[in-house]
Amino acid sequence: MERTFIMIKPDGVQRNLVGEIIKRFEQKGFTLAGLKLMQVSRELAEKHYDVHKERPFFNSLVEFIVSSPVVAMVWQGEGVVASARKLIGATDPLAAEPGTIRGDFGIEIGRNIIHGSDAIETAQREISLWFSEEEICSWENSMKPWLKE
Ligand code: DAT
Ligand code: MG
Repeated sequence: MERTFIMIKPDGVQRNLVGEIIKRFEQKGFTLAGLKLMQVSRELAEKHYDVHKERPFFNSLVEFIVSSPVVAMVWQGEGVVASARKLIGATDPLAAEPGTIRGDFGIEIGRNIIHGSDAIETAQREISLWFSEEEICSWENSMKPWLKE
């Protein structure tokens, strides 16, 4: 089953958007497979954003992620990686379409509320970076027959 890694960033938690964001993934029809509130270490934040380590915004990005708790999640379902990116919207919240999470709740790229894996391989890497095997539940939602033929 396809899975993706979603993180509600410190601004999303501080702005009390956790319930609203989880609601959107639930209502779309995806299944929650892992969930934890955590204070992120610098080491984890740096590993997570390793691909951006040469970018000018890397340090402020890491500072931001470790500044206050985040909600780390694993969501599963067919096509969840690409669909989650659509639910999240463009990286710059001012460019993100209304109806997306960033489009509805954000105004600045450095405070864009949420992270979602950008590809299936990235999702696998990020899930294993953030979650242990035991922290992920494999289960089937009883609504499945009402969501899929
Ligand atoms: P995304 O989070 O949409 O996958 P990304 O991987 O390009 O975007 O960048 C990771 C995060 O880094 C992004 O959510 C916010 C921050 N970021 C990206 N580009 C930035 C920029 N030009 N200035 C400041 N922060 C930026
Ligand atoms: Mg990215």
